[in-house]
Amino acid sequence: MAHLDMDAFYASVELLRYPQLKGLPVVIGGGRRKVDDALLQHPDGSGPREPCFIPVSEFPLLKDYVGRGVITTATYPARQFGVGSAMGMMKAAKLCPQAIVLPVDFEEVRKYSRMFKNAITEIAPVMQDRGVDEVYIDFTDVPGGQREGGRVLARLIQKSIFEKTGLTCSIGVAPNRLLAKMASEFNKPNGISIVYEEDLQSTIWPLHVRKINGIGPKAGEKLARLGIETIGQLAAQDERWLISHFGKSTGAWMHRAAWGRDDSPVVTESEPVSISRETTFERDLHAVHDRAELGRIFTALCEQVAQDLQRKGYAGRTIGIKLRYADFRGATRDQTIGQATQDASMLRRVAGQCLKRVPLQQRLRLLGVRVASLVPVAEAALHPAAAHSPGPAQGETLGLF
Ligand code: DCP
Ligand code: MG
Repeated sequence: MAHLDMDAFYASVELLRYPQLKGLPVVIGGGRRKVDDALLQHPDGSGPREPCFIPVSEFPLLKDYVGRGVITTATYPARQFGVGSAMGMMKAAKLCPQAIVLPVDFEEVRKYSRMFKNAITEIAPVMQDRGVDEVYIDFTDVPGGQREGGRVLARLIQKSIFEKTGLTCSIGVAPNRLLAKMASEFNKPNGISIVYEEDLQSTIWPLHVRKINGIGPKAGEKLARLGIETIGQLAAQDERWLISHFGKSTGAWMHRAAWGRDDSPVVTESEPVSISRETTFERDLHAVHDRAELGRIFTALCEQVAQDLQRKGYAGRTIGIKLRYADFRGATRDQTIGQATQDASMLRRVAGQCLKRVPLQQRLRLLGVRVASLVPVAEAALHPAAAHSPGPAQGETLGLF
């Protein structure tokens, strides 16, 4: 079992755009400010410039920051000054005034999140998403997944992520998720750590109880009041005593966790197959007599689907319509295009062609627009060749839904 966590994720994503900042203290935090937009414009006002050619001296510094913003994350060079997540920016400015401040670009973060996860599942398909920058990976059925305790596979995954995204991550491999999650922090950044069952006493027990995923600030404080700071101290407690203080399930779980026991599996969530929107009309509409109204609804559906695609980060090649006639019979048509899209007007155009291929004498009670053959956008943008189709394919089915 492995846990993978990206290194200084939001900051590392910005460094891809501004490689001139590599090795410098950079913090991510606060909202987008005028200085951030100005950065990307030529000082002479002659339009946008290439991010990588902006001199380091032009970036906004933490010492000039005024406001109530909080640091989201910091590069490792900035962390050396004691600056880190959740710290107020003005307070951080006292520790590291020369740090460069950038806002988070969520869209970019989500794009890279999908990219690194795709790189993983290409190698190890059983992966559980744990948020934007971390996942659990089951090494069990991956060929070679047990070599050197999983180190060989972990290295391969790191290499593939770096090649595809330019980002580094840290991986912990252990007999279960609980220990893997702790292990991934041991050799950050860009590290691999293998924890074996027999390492429990030497490696895990000296750690603070808060390192157990599931012991939050409140439980941590309560344990501290009870005189328990380390996982080893927790393990030394009688299970019944823990239950008397934390209740049956939490107490028993804490005891198991302190002994490194966890049998929760990696739960994979599959990618969506298609994204669609449909609407049943207030009254049945006719393709000719209610043309304008139908057209408006049709366009709105395409726009909604396009928004859904953009929000979820997918583009699709197969665009289809679904309709239901007044007599409840239904029809679907779809068409596959060469390049995946998430663009509303493109969807509208192709869906419009599909609509031309269905009988429209009867009134309609429902219209739907669907996009399938989905690919994550980052991938579609990076591998346009992979999205090429052998030619337009058309599907037809006519019948009851
Ligand atoms: N994050 C956030 N607010 C926090 C902590 C983190 O918005 N209080 C965001 C920014 C991080 C991302 O989540 O980049 C991932 O969180 P991590 O705790 O994994 O931190 P990093 O990836 O930044 O650093 P590390 O190398 O320690 O994993
Ligand atoms: Mg991280």
